[in-house]
Amino acid sequence: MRQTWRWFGANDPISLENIRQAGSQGIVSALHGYAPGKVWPKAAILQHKQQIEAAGLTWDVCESIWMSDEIKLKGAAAVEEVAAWKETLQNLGEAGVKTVCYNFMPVVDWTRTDLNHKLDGQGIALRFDMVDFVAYDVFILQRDKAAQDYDVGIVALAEQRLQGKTADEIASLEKNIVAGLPGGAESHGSGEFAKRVARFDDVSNDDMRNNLVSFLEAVIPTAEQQGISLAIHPDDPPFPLFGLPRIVSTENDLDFLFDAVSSPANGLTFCVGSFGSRADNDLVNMAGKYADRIHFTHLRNVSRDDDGSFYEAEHLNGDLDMIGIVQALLKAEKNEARSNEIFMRPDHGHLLAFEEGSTVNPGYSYLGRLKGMAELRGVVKAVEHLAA
Ligand code: DNO
Repeated sequence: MRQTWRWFGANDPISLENIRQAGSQGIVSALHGYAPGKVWPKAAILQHKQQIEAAGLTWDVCESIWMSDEIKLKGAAAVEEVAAWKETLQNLGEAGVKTVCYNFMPVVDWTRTDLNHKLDGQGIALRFDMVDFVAYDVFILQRDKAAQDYDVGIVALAEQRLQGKTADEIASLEKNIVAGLPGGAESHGSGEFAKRVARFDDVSNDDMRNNLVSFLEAVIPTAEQQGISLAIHPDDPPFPLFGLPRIVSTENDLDFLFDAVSSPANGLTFCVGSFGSRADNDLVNMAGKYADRIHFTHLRNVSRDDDGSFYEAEHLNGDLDMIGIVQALLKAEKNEARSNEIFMRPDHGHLLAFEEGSTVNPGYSYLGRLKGMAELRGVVKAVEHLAA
């Protein structure tokens, strides 16, 4: 398992030198300056790569090549956008970046309601609070039929909760949900958001699955020719938001995906925090079952509540059996159907000590990830030692 770390490029307050000191071997990165649908020129890719290599690291994974909703909707501009996506893929392959993450979540990329969840003595974590989310969807966004998507009990709680919120709290809830978090494809203003959601009104999960298959059929030949492993990132969180289709949340979704497109280039980003936000996903089992499909893993723990809320816990201390997961991934790496290493990165980290109040990207602190990486590295070493 190769240890990597996400770097947002020249604007990331955490430098490549910092990352190297954290003991990382490789980098997960993207050209963040290009909007979805724009081709990343090969020269720009090579320059990014050289910058990474000059710091003594390697660019192991591209996370992500984004796409706008056109491809997910198979809309009017989809053909053009897929062509641009393929060209970027080809340019990455020619530059030697052979693992490429992407996602197929409509309208919203990863979503949290609270970026400032205080933990008892452990710093600040990201949290998804179901009651706040329902409050936003039903009473602030006032999406048509939103109330029908939830239990009456939680809608009543949400209404009550909202009454106790100040205008500033409501504004920050809205911003957290619709403005987008770092590494997401797009940022929305509140006015246009409802319209974007409404574009998916008539799109079912089956339609979206078909659109994903069409997309893969178009791009897989380029991936195969370049020796690239595509690695789809699961829905985060792994359940419907705003009534939108969600098609990469469960084992059933993955079984469909790998049956429909059997090429080994059709692979997975095993984001354990995302899948693990549902209690019915058995992560240890999934790591074994998809051993030949997992090219990249995000290691992060969660602490769940019964209503669907969760917060990002310490890497070794949440509801997920992180040691069992790492053990299963190390075994998966030896699967005879594969020859490549799995790239892992410590996903997210708490905001700790003197980094509080600094400009680090939410979830992407230095100290919190350093702590997570160190703990995970210890697990990897211990598991390997015991297996030797
Ligand atoms: C969040 C990340 C996501 C991820 C994209 C992949 O921290 O896991 O932003 O990069 O969803 O396309």
